[in-house]
Amino acid sequence: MSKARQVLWTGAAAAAVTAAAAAFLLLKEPQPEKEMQPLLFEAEAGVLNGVHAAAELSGYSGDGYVTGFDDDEDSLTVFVEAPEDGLYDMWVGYSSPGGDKYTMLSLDDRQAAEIRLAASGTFTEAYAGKWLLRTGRNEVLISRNWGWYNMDYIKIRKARKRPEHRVERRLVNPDATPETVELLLAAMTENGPIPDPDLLVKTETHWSWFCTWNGDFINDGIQNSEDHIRHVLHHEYVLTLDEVKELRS
Ligand SMILES: [Ca+2]
Ligand SMILES: [Ca+2]
Repeated sequence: MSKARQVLWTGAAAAAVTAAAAAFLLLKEPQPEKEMQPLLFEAEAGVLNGVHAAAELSGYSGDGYVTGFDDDEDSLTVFVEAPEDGLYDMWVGYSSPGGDKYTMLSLDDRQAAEIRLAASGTFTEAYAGKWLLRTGRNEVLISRNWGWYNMDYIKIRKARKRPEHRVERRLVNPDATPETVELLLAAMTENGPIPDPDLLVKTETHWSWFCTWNGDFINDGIQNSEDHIRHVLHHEYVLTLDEVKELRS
């Protein structure tokens, strides 16, 4: 356990999960970093809906770019081939001569993000954050949002493993009890849906504890289904109180 990171889960919904009112998520040490060169996927090779390929402007990548994002339903699907499952950094190549714009990226109805495209008369890149991609084809949908920009490509690179967390051995609260000081756990406060430990592992979310509200938050079967609660509490990275008896005292 000494090499494991710890994420503490405490259930305020103790009435529903009495036997497991508190749990630790233990995340394994990351594997050695494996660098990957960026991969580029051209917008003009995607599926165009209400938009069209063009090559009038110079400085683009590949055979051109996609323009004509001027109607509400306009969109572009770029096929992004990932060499393996995992977390990737993503960028969009674009130009936006008319000022700052926003575009919307989404992936298989699982992830979505609004991306700011800073004003640029020449082709440039905007960072689009980290995305969980699956091996093989991933269909990234670019929806108009503000529109009036030119899309050149999508670029991905396997995300670097996050470095070890360095927890400052001094708590923010100067009145913390000696027991709290000894624990040195980073914490979140309140939540509805319980985080999926599978996603915590994939996204390398190493530290947090989270506290689920009672009532409908835990009992309506929607925000936290029974299957999900079982999944969390039986997950190999989750320790329930019966497994960490020393914390009861
Ligand atoms: Ca259009
Ligand atoms: Ca291009």
